Amino acid sequence: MTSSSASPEISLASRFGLSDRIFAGPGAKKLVSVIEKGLLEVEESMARELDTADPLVDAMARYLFEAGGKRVRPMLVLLTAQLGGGATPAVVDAAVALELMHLGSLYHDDVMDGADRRRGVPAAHKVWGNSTAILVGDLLLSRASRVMGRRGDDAVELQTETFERLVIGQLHETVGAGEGDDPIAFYIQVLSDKTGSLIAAAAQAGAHLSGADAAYRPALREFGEKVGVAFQLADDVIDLSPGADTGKVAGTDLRAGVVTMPYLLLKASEEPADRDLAARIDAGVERIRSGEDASIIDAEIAELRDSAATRRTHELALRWSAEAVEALSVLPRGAVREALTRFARQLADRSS
Ligand code: GRG
Repeated sequence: MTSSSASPEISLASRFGLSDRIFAGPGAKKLVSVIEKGLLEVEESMARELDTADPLVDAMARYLFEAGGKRVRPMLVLLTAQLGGGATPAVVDAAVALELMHLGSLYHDDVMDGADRRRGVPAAHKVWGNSTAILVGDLLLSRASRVMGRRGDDAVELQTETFERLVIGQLHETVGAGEGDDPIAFYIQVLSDKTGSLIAAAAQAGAHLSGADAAYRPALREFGEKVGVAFQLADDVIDLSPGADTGKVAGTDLRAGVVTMPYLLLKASEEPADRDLAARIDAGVERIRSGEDASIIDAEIAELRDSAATRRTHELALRWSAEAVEALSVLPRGAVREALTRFARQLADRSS
């Protein structure tokens, strides 16, 4: 998916799968063409940034970039830049830098989770091994820093603060909640750190670097943090459904012992049936860990998918998204605010 292979008549935004639902309000036609142009610049610039080492290293760094992805973060940078002077070179650099940081984190994340696939292709560590995937992730982070470094202290500060929160979120997820922690509050904080922080950085960067009214920045930060949490809660619901087109097995996270909100709500429930289901899942995950086939908890995954805990997780995703939309009240009414509103609702209410 490099720019060189991009056909101009194919809408980039719709290729990334979000445009129809986001750019549908009044004034959307003009906005979508501006975002399209910006996305094309971001793709071209990313392709250039991924073409500066030797051919083998470049190919490994381009692997997941070319495999796909929704470009949620660049789209958000470009959208909020419309509150100021639009897609200036600084705005495009921020979109590139934040997407490169996201890309680098995906290489690392897949190693840590032992994931088989990413963006519809084998995960990078399945192709080149763990050490290489980690090093390629590091390289992408250094490229991200190089690009953001051109844009001054504020931009660098936003990037480093975000990087730190990604790492802390991932560390907390790895270590797990402690004795005195409320597991649900702890989990929400992890989601906010490892996903909300980067989405919040994207929302702020576009406005800040395009010279938009400074009063928008805290609102956009809150918007991004909350959208990030909603996005991950929606993912927890999606994890329990088999992928219609992808052949993805339902409950991948749960089978691997990764904590998700439906499971946490089940554990917190006082209902005997919920306690029984949680105990069966725990016992099944233990048996999978000691080598039994992951399909031994198929029935429990289906039960959890149809449970009140999963319905409640979906409601929570919608609530976080609604709160994100409320944070936008300081923004002027118009096509940008409308698109951000649709963006928040779409990410919380998607089925894949
Ligand atoms: C090295 C930057 C860095 C971080 C190290 C690995 C790590 C610490 C943090 C993990 C952060 C992470 C991968 C969080 C999950 C974020 C997330 C929601 C990923 C999926 O995002 P999408 O759906 O993916 O936007 P696409 O493929 O569409 O871009």
